[in-house]
Order: sequence, then C-alpha cells, then structure tokens
Amino acid sequence: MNICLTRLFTVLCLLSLTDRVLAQKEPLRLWYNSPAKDWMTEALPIGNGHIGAMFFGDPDEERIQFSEGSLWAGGKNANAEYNFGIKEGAYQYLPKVRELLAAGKTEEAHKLANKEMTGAIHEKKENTPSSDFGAQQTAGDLFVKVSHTGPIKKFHRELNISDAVGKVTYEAGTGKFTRTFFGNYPSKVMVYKFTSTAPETYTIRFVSPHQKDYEQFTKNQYTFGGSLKDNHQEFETTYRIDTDGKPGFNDGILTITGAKKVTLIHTIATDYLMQFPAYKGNDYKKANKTVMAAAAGKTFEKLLAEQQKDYHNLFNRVSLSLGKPALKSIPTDQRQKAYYAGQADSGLEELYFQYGRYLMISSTRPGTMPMSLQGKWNDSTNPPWANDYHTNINVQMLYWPAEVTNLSECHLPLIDFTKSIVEPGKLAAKEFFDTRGWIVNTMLNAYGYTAPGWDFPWGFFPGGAAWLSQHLWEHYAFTGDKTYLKNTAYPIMKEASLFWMDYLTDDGKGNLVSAPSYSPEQGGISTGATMDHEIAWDILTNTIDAAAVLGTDADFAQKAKTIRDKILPLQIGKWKQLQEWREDVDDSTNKHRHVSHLFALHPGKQISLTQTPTEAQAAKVSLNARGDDGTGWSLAWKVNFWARLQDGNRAHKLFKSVMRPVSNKGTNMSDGGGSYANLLCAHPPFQLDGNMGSTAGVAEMLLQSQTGVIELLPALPEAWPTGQVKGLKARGNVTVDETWEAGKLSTVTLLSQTTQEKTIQYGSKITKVSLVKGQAKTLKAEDLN
Ligand code: FUC
Repeated sequence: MNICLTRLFTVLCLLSLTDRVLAQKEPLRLWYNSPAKDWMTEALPIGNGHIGAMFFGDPDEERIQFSEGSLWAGGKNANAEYNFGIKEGAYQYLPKVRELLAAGKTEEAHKLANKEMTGAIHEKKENTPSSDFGAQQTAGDLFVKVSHTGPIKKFHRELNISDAVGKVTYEAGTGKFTRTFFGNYPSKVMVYKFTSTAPETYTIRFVSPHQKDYEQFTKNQYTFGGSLKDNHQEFETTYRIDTDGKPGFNDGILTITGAKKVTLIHTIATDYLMQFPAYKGNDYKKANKTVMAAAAGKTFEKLLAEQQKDYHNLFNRVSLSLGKPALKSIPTDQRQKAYYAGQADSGLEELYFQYGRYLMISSTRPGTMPMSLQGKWNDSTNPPWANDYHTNINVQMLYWPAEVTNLSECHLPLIDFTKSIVEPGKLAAKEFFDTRGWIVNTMLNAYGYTAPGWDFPWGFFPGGAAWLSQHLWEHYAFTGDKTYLKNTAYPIMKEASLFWMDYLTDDGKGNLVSAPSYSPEQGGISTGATMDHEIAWDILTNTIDAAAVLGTDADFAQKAKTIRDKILPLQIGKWKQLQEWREDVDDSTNKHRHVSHLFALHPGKQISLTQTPTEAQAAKVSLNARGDDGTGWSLAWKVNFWARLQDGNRAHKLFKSVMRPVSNKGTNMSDGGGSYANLLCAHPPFQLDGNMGSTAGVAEMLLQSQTGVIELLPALPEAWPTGQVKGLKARGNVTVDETWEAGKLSTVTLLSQTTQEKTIQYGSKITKVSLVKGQAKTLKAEDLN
C-alpha cells in the first residue's frame, strides 16, 4: 500500500473508531414530549437503592411520589396473633395427606392439605390496608407548584439512564424552566432541583396516606413524622431546601417566593429492622439526622458529582452495541410502537437491556431492602400482590441480571434478606413438615412470613428456600469469594438442603419424590412435581460442590449425594415432552404462564444442550407447546429458555414481545405481557421482574457459563448481525468482551481475577485458555479451534 493510501486507510479507521466512541458516549434516554398523567404507565422511575420515586413533569405542579423498601404494613404489630403464618403441629397431617395421595385420592388429599397445611392469616381489620401478611406501602407524594404565565412551549421530559438523571424542561411566557431529579446512594438522599429564568413562587406540600404524628419546619428543613395505621410502624421523611428565594411555612404548606432555584435534598427512614422476630427498633430519627448532617455541606453540584461517580462505577461496566440505532429522534412511546410494528431499532433494544441495569442500580444496593415485585416503586397502600417477595419465580427473576451483567454488589440485599428469613423458615419447616432445615413458600413479606400461603393451589411452595439459595451459590460462582461462601452462603445452603433430605420420600419403587407437591399455581396437588425435584437436585448439587470447595463436611456431602442421585429422574412423556409431573399427564394445549418444569434448563443447569441433549430436546418440545405468549415475566423467562436452547431468533422474538406496547392496567393472568410507555414491564399490572428477566435474557443470548464452559454468542439472533458487548461476567470471575460481524464472532477478550484454565466454546469450537490474574487475553475467532 502506498503512503497516501495507508494514511487514508488510517484516517478512515480513526474516523470509524471516533464514530463508534461518540455513538457509545451518546446517553441512553427515555424521553417524551408531554408530562406523565399516569403513575404506572408513564411516570419515570428514579431511586437511590432505599427510595424509589416517580416524577411526572406536569409544568403546573410536579408530583414526586416516593416509597421506601422497608415501609411495610402487617406483621405482629398489626395483629398479636400473627405467627409468621405458622400453624403449630400442622405436620401431623402430613402422613395422612401422603397416604391419600398414594391411594390416588387426590381430591381428599387436596381438601385436607388446603385445610391443615396452609398458612395462618388474620383478616383485614377496618381501616387497614391488608391482612396481617401486610403490604409494602407508598410513603406519599411531594407536590411542587411552580408559578408561570403563558402557554407551555418546548416541553421535554426525559430519563437519562447513562447518568441516572431525570430532566424536565419547558418554556412559559418568556421564562425557561428546568427540573433535575436523581437518587444518590452514597449520601442516601434524593435530589430534586427546580430552576426558572425569572424569580417565581414555588409551593411545596407533602401528602401522605399515613397518619401524621408530627410535622415541623425549621430554618430550611421540613420534617414529617408518620406511622402506619395498622401496625404503627413509624417513619420520618425530611428534606432540606436550598434556594435563593424566601421560604415561609404555613399550615403544612411551604411557599418560596422570588426564587430562581429551589433544590430539595430528601430522605426517609423507618423503624424497621431486618431482624426476626421483632422487625422493629431502627432509630430512624437518628438515621435521618445522620444523613442530613452528612449532606449538610453538600451542594446540588457536589451531590450530583458524588452520584455520577457512584453510578458510573456500576453502570459503565457493561456496554452493548447492536448496530446503528434508528429511531432516537422520536419520543420513546412512539419509538416503542414503531419498533413493535416492525421498524428495526437495535438502539431501543440496547436501551431496554440497559434499563434493567439502571433499575437494578437504582433499587437494590448494599444495606437496602431487596427489590420486591415492583422494585422500590409503589404508589399504593394496597398494591397488587402486596408488592411482596414472591419466591415461585418473581423475586429470583428480579435478580437474574445481577451477576452476569456485572452488578454483583446489587445482589447483596437479596442475600442479606435470605439470611434473615432462615430462622422463621426453620420454624415453618418444623411445624408444617417436622423436618430439619428451612423453607419459604410462595409469598414472603418483610415480617418473616415463611409458611405456605393461605390457599393451597397458589400458596404451597416450600421450594422457595432452595431456589433463593441458588442465588447464594451463584454469587460465589461468579465472584469466587470463598470467605463469603464459608461464612454466609454455605450454612444457609446446607440448611436448605437438609429440608429436602428429610422431605423427599420413597415412592415405593426406589425413587425419592416430593409429596405433597404443587407445580407452581397449576395442575393440582401431586406427588412428584418435576420442579421440586429439579430444585432439590440444584440445591443438593450446589451444596455438595460448596462443601468440596471449602474442604468441609465430607460425610454430609456424601449423604446429600446419595439422596440427590435417588431423586426420580426427569421423565419424558408420550408426546416427547419433558413431564411437568411424575405422571405422563401434560396437556399439549396448556399455555400456563409458569413453565416450572423447565427450571432445570434455566435458571438451573441440570439440563443443557451439550450435557443432556435428550432432556434439552424434551424441554424444547414442552416450550414449543407452551407457545410464545404470556404475562411479562413469563415472556422474559422464555427469552432465557430459548437462549439456553441456543435459538437466538426465537429468544429475540420473545424479547420483542416483552417490549410490546401495552396500556392495560387490570390484571391479566395469561397473555397481556408487554411494556408500558415508561418501559416498565406489564404483567399486567406493572411488575419489575419482566424488565429484569429480559435484561438477563439478552445477556444469556450473548454469553453463558452455567455448565462450567464459557459459551460465546450462544444464541445470537439474525437481527443483531454486527455488534459488541463489553463487561459481561462468566462464572469463575471472568469478565468477557465480545465483538462480532456478519453474525460471526470476531474477537473475545477475557479478563480473569485469578490465574486459571478455562474452556471456551464458540459453536463447535472448544478451546482451552490459560488466564493470568489481571491480564486481559484477546483471541480472534480464527484462534479458536
Ligand atoms: C405469581 C405469578 C403471577 C404474579 C404473581 C405476583 O403468583 O403466578 O403471575 O406474577 O406471582
């Protein structure tokens, strides 16, 4: 090549590199040209881990609705009889239930189990939001009225998820107005800033559905102390006002006159303690004082800089580029419609993927409550399903992206919470089944409700504990942190194993089965629902592996292995499906949203295309029969299933369905899944699990490591011919970057935190690589054999 041509080539390369860098630097945004009218479908979520807030952007009056994860009605203080749902001595009915099941008297077994083996719940009292199971609560709304004259022009409302900052801008008359919103985790505050080009009057009021115990305004700080009506849980919310105007407080309303700038630095704390059995005692007033004192010297700019550093440290670990974004120039709600109508827009897909990571960073951080069904966003005192922790898919799905999308720290609240429920869970195991170990069932609240739910068909699911324990193991599998494994994870996993070692029972043919069992939410009471067996296999396998890593408990591990290997093997039925039950009774027209018997395929690892191809094939038959519709989370689960089955196009189809524009707010239990204009996933109604499950699903399409082998681009769809992903994590604490072109892997870069050998696989190419701690290794596709 002559010099000129070489130069030209270099310039072109540089240009395309710069282009790429610029394209990556352009922030990911959800944006709209009108204010939100509706909380669930249009308002935009911000948070600082503890607090979830929604802003609307109405120029006349901003509404900032907020909640804090530990604000929970119910529990012992709502009803002294509350006993974590436990019915003492319920286990005495277990032999009879088993006997009836063995005799084929299913209806009688159901009747008895429904009467005696369901949790104790005490009904709603007058003027209270719920039964003593309780419900997560909204704290209330801050309303900020801004004076202005003239019609509104140039309205813009956005959520920039690259920076985790919400913005509203508009003009009225000759004035320009802006609002900036963000959550700051390190300082535990939310920050809301309002500006106007001319001095305006700002009127601020806090409205709460809870009892007002005290309210005060001193100097530049407003404080509201309240309590819940049913359980007298106390909380206090407070905000500091930084303004160039003149504040005055009268009758609960703060008026600031002559202001061009008003910033509210806001926090809330409750008296909740994540500690069995009292769950109370946090010195919330002191906690708030400490937060406000620490924030005292921090201006808006300083809090923003602190937040940016904290957020970018997590968010920027992963970047995804799926080609040229097409439709950034139209508002997100229209963009979503155009995309679903067939317009290619990989930029929207990147946005949706990263939105899950944004939502996770905003709602689950070390020291906070874990995400519940709606994450940390709840505007109600009586939210759907109590906005609780459902363990038969939902709370686990919420955390699926944590490790693989490099947000391992965000997993910790679930792990801490799991630790806190072992003690009540042991009581439940003892009283319902007379076993060792611990359990939780379908519905779990903030007050140790570990018993089965109060109706057998949806409420009976003791497998919840072992499934939660999978997260404890995965945190180790991804981080390799042996101290954590020894001190935190292993003892809890071992106890979860003990339950299954005692509960599984001989079927008379030498197999161990789960009885009674209930495949989540359908099919009736049974002996040997496949999901139970898969979950038992999973916890026993992980515990055996953990004992080996730690060099401990050899005898116990041997017993666990003997039991695991006697569990009734996975059954393939008459239409070649993976059986959901021990009996070959699956209905090939069943479209139920739960696809529980495929747990072994995802999030489990018992079934894989490479190691158990026959079962994988049967899983595929079952999944095809279930179809491609469902609730939001069900669609998201199917993205993950098809990714594990390495069918990228099908996974992509399902991912697209998750983004289907919907507006339905009622409850649809079968096929209403999609996303609202604010891209929050619709069950419907809103549940955050669908967002999180989809983010995890996209990661699964690009990288898998559940079998111990790092699989590169295992399910790349045709829709993403060219792209790159950086910063995903594989088990073994390896960070993986991949680039691909024309649907084929170009390069992979592996960065391991330990010196180790790893096997990587791309298609049929399997390569062993030696990784040196801290040294990135890049391989080209042609280097793989
Ligand atoms: C499970 C699911 C429902 C819903 C609820 C919160 O019971 O079967 O679809 O997601 O959790």
